[in-house]
Amino acid sequence: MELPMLNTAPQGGGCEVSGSCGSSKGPADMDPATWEKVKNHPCYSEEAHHHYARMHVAVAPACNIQCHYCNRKYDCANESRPGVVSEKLTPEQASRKVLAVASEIPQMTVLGIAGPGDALANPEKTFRTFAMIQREAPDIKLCLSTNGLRLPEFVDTIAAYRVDHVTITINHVDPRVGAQIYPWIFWDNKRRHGEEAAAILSAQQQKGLGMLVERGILVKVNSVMIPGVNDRHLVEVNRVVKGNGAFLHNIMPLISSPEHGTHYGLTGQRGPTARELKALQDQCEEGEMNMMRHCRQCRADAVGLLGEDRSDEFTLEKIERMQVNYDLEKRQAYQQMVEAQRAALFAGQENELAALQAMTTEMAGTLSILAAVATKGEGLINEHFGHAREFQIYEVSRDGAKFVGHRRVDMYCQGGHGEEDTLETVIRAIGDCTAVFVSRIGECPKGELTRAGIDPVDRFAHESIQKGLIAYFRDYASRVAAGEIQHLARGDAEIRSGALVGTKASE
Ligand code: CLF
Ligand code: SF4
Repeated sequence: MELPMLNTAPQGGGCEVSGSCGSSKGPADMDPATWEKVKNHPCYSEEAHHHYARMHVAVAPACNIQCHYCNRKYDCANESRPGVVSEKLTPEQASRKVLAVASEIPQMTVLGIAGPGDALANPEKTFRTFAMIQREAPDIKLCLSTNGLRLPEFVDTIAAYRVDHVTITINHVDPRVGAQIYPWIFWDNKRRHGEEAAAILSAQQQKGLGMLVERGILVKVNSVMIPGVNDRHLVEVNRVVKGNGAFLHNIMPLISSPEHGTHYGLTGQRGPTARELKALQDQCEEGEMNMMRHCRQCRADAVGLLGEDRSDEFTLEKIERMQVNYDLEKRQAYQQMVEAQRAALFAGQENELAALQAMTTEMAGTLSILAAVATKGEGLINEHFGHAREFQIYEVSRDGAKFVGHRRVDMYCQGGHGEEDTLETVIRAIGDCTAVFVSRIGECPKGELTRAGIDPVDRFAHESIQKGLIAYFRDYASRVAAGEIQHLARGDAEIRSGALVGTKASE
């Protein structure tokens, strides 16, 4: 393959990828080269996802394997929400789109190619797009996602293009399991089936992973959790990819609605519940592997912060008419402002955490609660209860507030009125939480939440999420210790509210 022009600047210095580099941690927890790579990548750093956005360009239509959870009418489900169709672009159109988004959204720092097929089954289009972006928007980080089948042959090209972040979808390391997920792959000019196909795919994936790690490229592994097929096996997958140097593991729930027309959708294969997903992620996190929990299974033409979708603002038709003004200095000035804001948030939460850890009651050491947060981004509690389309879920304990997932909900407030049915589903979705943090909430939902045993908290409006949660927990632990309130163990809370029973992980 003839490759387009390269930016030949040297690659950022040989990162020592180790399990101690926490995806939700800050600069103090990892070596400077790794921090430099993850600090403004919203997928590789949980903390960064509050502040920075990514975009995808759908330049890669073809695929070379078949997954049972994919219908080719839609985007690649390895890193996209199933059932979504993206507007396909040429590399030239993609480049214009990236510049248009970069002009409008200065916190957009990462360009990913994640479909609609496989990035490396379309190498000319993928790398031509990267070459154009490197030349025209050099501050944007490049990222790609692949099923891994052709990865080893492109590792040197990936390194030459200074792509610092690669995602490989790995659902198995045992061909007997893989054969239940992949009906065929296209390899060496013919279709291969069954365990033979699964063995070739797995060997290519692990080889590619090792080669990327050798070159200091951060690798995220995505796995789709398919109950009864690979759910238990993913613990082994986690062990293997960790051993081979992956930086982050993202276990995503299978979404298998019959209307998507996938094999699993049509044969009734269910996805995991939120509780099953979290249990598996917790199990894999024992030890030191970094688990990603903030993935939103976004589309192959996603634009914006994770969890928001601004792709409609940047359709081909709209970008043709847009004044595109990519201004590197303006973008850098904006990002410096974001960094100052992040530093202030960090400092505030550190003080609050120190106060919590200074508490001497025995209770504070053993308690933990779940809390739901309504946020529009920037690490702040800044969304009304009625406007939230998702709640971020944190586990709060003496160690601080840790992001553990999100729950999508329908917006409660429709045209100025609250919808009773919607409130009930919101309460079910967050029914295992002790409190919900919002910037504003009406009297009616406040009362209903309180009756359901969920404390509606608006006193930390527009403050830092971390600081607000830790301050709340400090007060909560004191009141439990003083016997003023009774702590409800999470299992009791789930049973009480019926929450999560039959609720799909990402619905
Ligand atoms: Fe895109 Fe993927 Fe890069 Fe992120 S998404 S190619 S690593 S820039 Fe992120 Fe979206 Fe989850 Fe992917 S939230 S689906 S993990
Ligand atoms: Fe579909 Fe992606 Fe699997 Fe290809 S790799 S079959 S596009 S989910």
